[in-house]
Amino acid sequence: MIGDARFNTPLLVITEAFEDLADLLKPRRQKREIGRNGVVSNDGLRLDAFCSACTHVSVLFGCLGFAFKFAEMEYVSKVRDLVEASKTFDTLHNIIDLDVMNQTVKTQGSYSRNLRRVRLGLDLIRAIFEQFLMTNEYYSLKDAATKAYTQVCAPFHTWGVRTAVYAGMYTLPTRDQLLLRLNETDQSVEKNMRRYMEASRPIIEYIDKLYIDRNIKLDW
Ligand code: 1PZ
Repeated sequence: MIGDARFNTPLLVITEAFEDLADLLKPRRQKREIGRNGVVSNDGLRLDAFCSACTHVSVLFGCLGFAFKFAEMEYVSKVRDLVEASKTFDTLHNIIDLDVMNQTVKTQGSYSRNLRRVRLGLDLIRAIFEQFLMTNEYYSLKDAATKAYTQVCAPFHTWGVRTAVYAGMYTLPTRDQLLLRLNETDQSVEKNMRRYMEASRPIIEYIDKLYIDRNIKLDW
């Protein structure tokens, strides 16, 4: 039945994937092992688990229309690169350590840079949801998305990309069209967006800390 949140909507699938991932970060669920020197050490978040949650986001792009095709291709190619990395590297911190060693953390196409880009995408979605819920039916999706993009991604994108994104915003569906395409009602969308916002926050913070702990500033 359309709009019935008892069925798995795209948003619910994404939300549950990130809740499962956030669960892995909770101390009681973290796998701990005794290191050789007897110190209890954490394994850290697994890259394959992270990638699998990130892959689910792709369904959202289908709701946005043709103008965001390039955003989809960008996002998907970065996640795919991390999926490749996960065949060799177990955890998120493994790929950052590799790039630190090779001095390629910020090099275009490096795993650490692509991880940073994907993290910005996850935060952008969180910010869009936040804006979407803060506003009422008189406030367009375009305005909500523009504000979120300005906050989260614009500072790190080139002039050309920013201009294209702002132009694309005019082609976004209306609020009601989006709800219809997401197969959500006003009530169900609020619940599901809030759940994503809560689940994604610790993951985003976890990723930021990986860089900060290695003295890498997050101004790029
Ligand atoms: C439901 C409301 C929808 C609002 C949609 C807002 C879409 C924003 C689109 C952002 C497009 C970014 C395009 C290309 C950016 C590239 O320049 C950068 C840098 O790449 P590098 O130099 O490291 O190779 N790439 C990125 O930042 C990765 C792409 C992230 C895009 C994530 C979008 C997630 C939003 C999904 C909403 C469904």
